Formats: sequence, C-alpha cells, structure tokens
Amino acid sequence: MVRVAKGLTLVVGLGLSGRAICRHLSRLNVPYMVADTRAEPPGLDDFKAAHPGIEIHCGSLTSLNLRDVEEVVISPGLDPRMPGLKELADQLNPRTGEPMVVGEIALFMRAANAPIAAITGSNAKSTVTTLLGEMAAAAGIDAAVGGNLGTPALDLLASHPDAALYILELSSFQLETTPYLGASCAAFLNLSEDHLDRHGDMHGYRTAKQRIFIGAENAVVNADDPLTWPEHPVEQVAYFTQAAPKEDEWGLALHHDKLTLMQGSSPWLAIDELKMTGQHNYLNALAALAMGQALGFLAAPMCSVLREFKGLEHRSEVIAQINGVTWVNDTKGTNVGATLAAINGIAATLEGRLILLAGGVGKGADFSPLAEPLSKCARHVLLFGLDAPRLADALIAHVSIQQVEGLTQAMQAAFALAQPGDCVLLSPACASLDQFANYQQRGEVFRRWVQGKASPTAGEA
Ligand code: UMA
Ligand code: ADP
Repeated sequence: MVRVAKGLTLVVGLGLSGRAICRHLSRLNVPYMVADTRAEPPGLDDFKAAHPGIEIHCGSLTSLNLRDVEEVVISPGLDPRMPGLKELADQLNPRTGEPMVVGEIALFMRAANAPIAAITGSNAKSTVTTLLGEMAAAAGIDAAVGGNLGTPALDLLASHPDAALYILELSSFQLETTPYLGASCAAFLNLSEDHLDRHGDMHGYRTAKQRIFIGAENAVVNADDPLTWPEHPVEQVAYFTQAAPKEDEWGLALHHDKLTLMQGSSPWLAIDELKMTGQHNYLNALAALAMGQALGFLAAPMCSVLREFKGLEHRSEVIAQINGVTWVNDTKGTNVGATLAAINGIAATLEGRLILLAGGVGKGADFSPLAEPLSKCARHVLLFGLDAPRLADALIAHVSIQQVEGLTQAMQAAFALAQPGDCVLLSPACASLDQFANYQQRGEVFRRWVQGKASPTAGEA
C-alpha cells in the first residue's frame, strides 16, 4: 500500500484535465500528488520534467491508502466510483462540505471571478459553445472559451485571468463531479443515448447533465425535449423549438415566405442568410441566440456572427466532390443521435443515395434508430471497428451492409460503389478509441485520403 501523506490533494489522471489541475494547484501552492490508473500514461516523462518533486503513482488505485488525503480531484474520463475511490466518493469533505472526490470544474468554480455560461447536451455542445464565444467577441465582451471543447477550464483562469465571461462546454463526466455551478446561463441542448457504459442507463446520464442547472440564473432548453427542462430551481427559462415559436420561445417559422429564425412573432434572421446548413444547425443557431440574449448581448453582433459562421471542422464538413460524389467528414458524430442528425441533414438535399461509413466503440448504445432513415436513403453501409458486428445486427434487415477491417477499407469500398449524385458520409455513431487516438485523427485520415483522391498528385491516394 502507498500511503497518501496527510494534507496532500490527490490528482487522478495525467491527461489534459489532470495536467491542468496540477498546474492550477501548483499556482495556488496547494501540495499534491498524482495517480494514473495506467502503468505507463502517455507523456509521463514530460510531466516529470515539468513537475520535479511531485510524487506519481501509476497503476490501480486500490493500492493507495487514502485515509489522510485532503481531497481527490479526478479527471473526467474516469468514474468517481472506480475501485479504490468508491468509498471516498460517498463521503463529504469536512473542510469544503463538498464530496471528497470532485472534478476540475469544482476547482474552477472556487477560483473563477467572472460569470459563467455553460453548455451541455448529447450533441451540438461544441458548435453552440463556439458560436456563443464568437457572439461574445463580436459584442465586445472579453470571454474565455473552453472546457470539454478542448482547452481545460482551469487553464482559462491562467490565460484569461481578467475575463468578463467564461463560456464552458461541459460533458456529463465533468458535471457528475461538479457539486455546484451557479451559471449565469446554462443550456441543456438535447438528450440522446451516449456514454451508457459509464452512467449505467439514461437516467444516470440525464441526472449528470441536469446538474448544469444547479444554482443557475438563466436556463436555455429544448422545448421539443422535456428531458432537457430544468429539474433544479432556475430563475428564468428560455425555450427553443424546431416548430413555430409560441410566446417568447425561439423557433422556426415562415416570414415573408422565407423560413426564418424567430423569437415569438419577431423575425431575427432568414435561414438563407446562414452559411451553416441542416435543420440541426438552425436549432444550434437558436440556442446560441437564446443564450446571448439571456447574457445581454446585442442583436446585431449576434446576427452578424450567424451570417458568417460556417460550422466547425469534423462536423458534417464537405471535404471534396469527386466524379459527382460528395465526401462529408462527420467524425464528430460519435453517437446515434449525432449520426441521425447528419443523415437527415444530408438526405434533405441528396440527389443520389447515401453511403455511410460507421463503427468504432458503441458505448453500449442501441443502434436500431439508424435503420429506418438508412432504409430510405442509403445505397450501402460500410462498418468497421469494435462494434461493427452490433451495428450489422441492427441494420442488416433494412439496408445493404458490409463489414470491413478499418476506415481505409471502408473508403476504398465506398469509392468503388458510389454513383454521381451520391454522398459518402463518415459519421461513425461511435467513439474512435479502438482504432484511432481520437475523433480528430479519424477525421484527418478521412480528409487526407479523400483529398488524395480528389487531386492524386497533392496527397496520398
Ligand atoms: N485514463 C485512464 N486512466 C487515468 C486517466 C485517464 O485510463 O488515470 C483514460 C480515460 O479512461 C480516457 C482517457 O484516458 O479513456 C482520457 O481521459 P482523461 O480524463 O484524462 O481526458 P482528458 O485528456 O483530460 O480530456 C478531457 C475530455 N475527455 C474525456 O472526458 C474522456 C476531453 O473531451 C476534453 O476536451 C478535455 O478533458 C479538456 O476539458 C473529449 C471527449 O471525448 C473531446 N469528451 C467526451 C465527449 O465529448 O463525448 C466526454
Ligand atoms: P458535441 O460537442 O456535443 O459533440 P458538436 O457541435 O461537436 O457537438 O457536434 C457533434 C455532432 O453532432 C455533429 O457532427 C453533428 O452530426 C451532430 N449535431 C450537431 N448539432 C446537433 C443537434 N442540434 N442535434 C443533434 N445532433 C447534432
């Protein structure tokens, strides 16, 4: 047994968040040690060089004696109820009154000096977080943007100590270990199956996400999905819907014969002024507008951002047209809800048929909702990765499928099958970690291959 010395904070995980937690504790002169469940966590030597004298434990946490630990700060990718921490996770810290095991956002809350806008949901978090950040910048507000999006929240405190607003994308993992948030504006965008391997079931997953409303002043939620509505007391709630809006709701309706983003009966922006396409992105625009309004942003800068915003890379991103076939990278479609949104967005304007490339780590999801839309618009589905057999079981009765080894084989097969007017869509409905470092790497493999085919001399074919 390795005893954690009295008064030490234990940081668990040496990923992006764990390192940000360490930097934050170092800045505050809080004594800490680090543990990582992996025998050889990536970048261990670099960490040691940057933090001389910090004790590091690698391997199972069950060999740590945590009797005298001050507090445990855990990384989002780890379950606070994992072996070695389970008992402690149920105890309260006599010093802070918070659970003994907390996450990065709990530390962020203690140190932040500016209001927080927080965004969660199964999908669209990064898009809405980025849109809101751009709207803040256009409105002349010094906002720092990060969280699950990529820059750990604690790093924002160091890089933007005088920010007027923190805009945070928060995952269910981060919210699960956040005792109190107190956001000025908290959005819960949508709920569909994801991360069931971690949260057990939809109830556990939704309960974690609902924590975004603890202490919130304003909420922005999806009128079409009551499961997003706040279950914690919130002063003001704004709703967005894909239908015509009622009263003060945000929604979509015809105005002068054009589909328009509306608040109640007031038109804001015609859809044909947006660069983003797809019904799901219209909802994302409405959610960002509702948040911006709750935070006091002016209308004109918000609309000018919406006119220019093209969407983020890796999300329904058109990479190339080759021989009349459109190749679309939606590697960030890492759950069934996201892939459904991508398919529906493309199907609305598709001339030919869809060829879907999907597979990877399914996280316990039910893939059957994909069957019906694919039966209507797909020429073929190419499946790869860990959960290809489960996807095949869900789809085989409805659409032509083929299991292949990996993404490259899937792209080669799609290239041979596609007809002019078709669209080849990478939207895996799964995480990438069985065959790639992350979703970005999967998207880059797709992009490079497709660009190589588009101009064979420029890239690898
Ligand atoms: N791990 C171990 N043992 C450890 C520590 C980590 O096995 O001791 C594993 C985890 O199980 C996981 C991987 O290492 O498979 C990374 O986990 P982490 O908690 O160290 O992750 P970070 O590098 O800190 O990145 C996290 C978010 N990742 C997760 O929550 C899994 C990043 O979101 C986020 O950008 C970053 O913090 C900064 O805030 C990524 C993500 O996939 C994009 N998020 C999930 C999602 O969006 O669906 C929630
Ligand atoms: P997140 O950060 O929640 O993963 P992103 O903005 O990165 O969300 O989008 C991820 C994927 O979710 C996209 O690739 C797209 O397929 C899908 N998506 C985007 N907006 C929506 C929406 N409003 N509803 C459902 N799916 C969406």
